[in-house]
Amino acid sequence: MLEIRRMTPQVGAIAEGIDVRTMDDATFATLYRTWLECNVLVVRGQQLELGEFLAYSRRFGLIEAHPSKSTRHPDCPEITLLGVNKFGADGKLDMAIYKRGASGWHTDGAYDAVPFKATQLYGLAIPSRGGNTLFASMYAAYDALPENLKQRIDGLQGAYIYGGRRKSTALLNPEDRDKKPALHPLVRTHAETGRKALYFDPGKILRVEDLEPDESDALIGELTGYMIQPGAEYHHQWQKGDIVIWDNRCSYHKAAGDYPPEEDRIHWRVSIKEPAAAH
Ligand SMILES: O=C(O)CCC(=O)C(=O)O
Ligand SMILES: [Fe+2]
Repeated sequence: MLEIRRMTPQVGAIAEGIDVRTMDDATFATLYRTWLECNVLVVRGQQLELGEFLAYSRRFGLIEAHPSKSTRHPDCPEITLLGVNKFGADGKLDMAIYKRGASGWHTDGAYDAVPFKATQLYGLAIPSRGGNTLFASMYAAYDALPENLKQRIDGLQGAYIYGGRRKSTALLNPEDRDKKPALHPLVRTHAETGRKALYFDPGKILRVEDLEPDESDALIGELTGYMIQPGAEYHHQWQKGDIVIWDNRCSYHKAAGDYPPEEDRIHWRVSIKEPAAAH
């Protein structure tokens, strides 16, 4: 029987007592509604093959292969492998793989004209300590902005690229490193909940459009300070067999990146989009 526990008042819910391979549409509808309310949904205790993970993920939207070609699953390009090939041929820890997602709070896919609706991970190997994924609410970030700042950013757009201002593109093939920036409003209304969120990613933003460079840098610094609000975070401690999906339209996340490097931490990952018409 499906049991759902909310983990914090604003972010995170854990569902147990179901098998995602066999659940009916009514159970999925409950999961989907919970996910929209809580931004992050964990389904615990699953045992999935590649195709089963894809089939469950497709219930949330369109799956798109991630631009990091070097980390795609060899048998299935739509699935990204996290934590695989962590040590190079010389035995050195590859920090781009070990620290993937850990360099700062972010939202996935802001560099695309149609950014990711969701990202979903399935935990295959979990270290004995550390390695959490941290989540925070973009709704709470927007709500916390002073009225004058809300007004100042209303109508402004951020320009985003994969490596941001630091140009950190180690996981991309050379031919994929020079794409045009994608533009997104700093205040985004969620297509399904209708709530306003501070859509922002300091690691991928190049500039705020229509501002002088120093004004843009100052605004980026100011908005960064509002991203994480007290009481609007959830830290997920992984168990093997967890499926975790987060809503990139209304949450920030980061990997803690602090687990013992000699231990395995391996996930399958999919990027999920909504059809362009939904924007
Ligand atoms: O490995 C994690 O905990 C999350 C990494 C991340 O940022 C992502 O998969 O988008
Ligand atoms: Fe991420």
